[in-house]
Amino acid sequence: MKRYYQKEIETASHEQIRAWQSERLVKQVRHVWDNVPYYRKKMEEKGVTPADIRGVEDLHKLPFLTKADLREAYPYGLMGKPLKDCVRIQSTSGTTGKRVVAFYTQKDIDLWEDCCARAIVAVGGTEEDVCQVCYGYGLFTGGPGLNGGSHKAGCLTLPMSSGNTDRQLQFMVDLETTIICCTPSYAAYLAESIHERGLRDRIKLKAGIFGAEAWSEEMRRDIEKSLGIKAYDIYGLTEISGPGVSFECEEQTGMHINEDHFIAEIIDPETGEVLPEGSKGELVFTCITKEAFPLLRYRTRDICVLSRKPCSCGRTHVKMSKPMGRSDDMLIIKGVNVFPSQIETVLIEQGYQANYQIVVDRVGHSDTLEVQVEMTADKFTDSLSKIAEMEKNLVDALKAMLGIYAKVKLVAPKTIARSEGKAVRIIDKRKI
Ligand code: DLL
Repeated sequence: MKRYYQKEIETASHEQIRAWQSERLVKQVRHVWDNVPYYRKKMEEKGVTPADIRGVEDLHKLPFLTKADLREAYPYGLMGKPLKDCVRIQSTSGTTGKRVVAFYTQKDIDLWEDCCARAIVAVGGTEEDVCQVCYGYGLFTGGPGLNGGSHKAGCLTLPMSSGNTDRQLQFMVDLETTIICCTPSYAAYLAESIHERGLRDRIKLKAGIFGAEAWSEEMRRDIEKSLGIKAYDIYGLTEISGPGVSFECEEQTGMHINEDHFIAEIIDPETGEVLPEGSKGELVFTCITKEAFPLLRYRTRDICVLSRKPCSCGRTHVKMSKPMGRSDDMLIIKGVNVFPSQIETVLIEQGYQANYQIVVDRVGHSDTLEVQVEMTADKFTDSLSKIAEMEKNLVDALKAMLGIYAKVKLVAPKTIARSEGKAVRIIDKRKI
């Protein structure tokens, strides 16, 4: 079995990786200084110039970037290349303020797809495989990234996109899919549907590549058992390219970060101080090969731990644990990033006040979202049909904003508990 997509890189010595990182970092800082006035200003404010960055050991001198910077610089302010050199954008859902728009040159796409190909080969993908990609295609990075990776790995690629379970299962059976890529919650749903339809003996799956949202070891075991496959984790974020920033190997004990493209640090989310290896903290990435959207020291808000313990797969790149939570209020529901402020915007636009509670739960392996909203005195009614109509309007408006279904429950004025401190807006009952 072919074990690596780019063996020399994936198994390079630590010294070699550090040498690549230092050389690329120095070049990247110069590129950003010359081409991204927004970041140059941040460097100037911190009193840092490209001459101060001579290698990875100087990384900590650079200023951080956050989602707030992305918002401020939206849409073009963090680009490192003129638009004429860019060939693609990808984006996350959300209002303008929260939406992330990332730009790619052809070279950026190529390197990103290499990262995804590494992930596919790591789970055993070869020219003999049929790889069914059921992440969303379009602006979301999941579909396009794994599609490109699957081509590079030489698999026969089924660009299914998400949804339409009947069609997914028909292709899976007829074309004898061996590798499936989707969110873990959709994988669990597919597994259930396969059993319900008595298709378990007709599927040829051997591996799944599941990411874009948090999932537990129990969920991994359930999916593996139910489908008779190995289930691997994959991580990434739009700002840094998309899926494939890191991926799991056969050891299944954390995800190797593609360190020849991304330098990872763990910081204390409160103080910004860089923490020693093995500490739990916020993951920060510096892109050292990206041209069009070259973010330096980008704070992901994902909380995790890095480990350099040697891995039995032979890969030498540092491993990150599964993200253990976030240091902001972003929720990931059915693989979609949701900020409570988006929900609040909809409520206010629809004439409600910001008295609401968001209840997230997991039924089986599928997320549910309920928004409880107080009726205002002028909207208050005891007509059930009127309430149902108002709820339906809110469901539609939330769907338009978030892209997912949220159950809405209207409650009488002044029934949601008021808090004296921070309002408790989110009740997340999921146990990850
Ligand atoms: O979710 C990219 C992706 C697509 C990754 C397909 C894996 C597979 P965004 O929509 O920008 O990008 O969301 C990024 O999702 O900061 C994490 O909080 C979360 N996330 C991504 N992968 C995982 C994972 C894509 N494996 C945000 N486990 C990140 C837990 C994950 N959380």
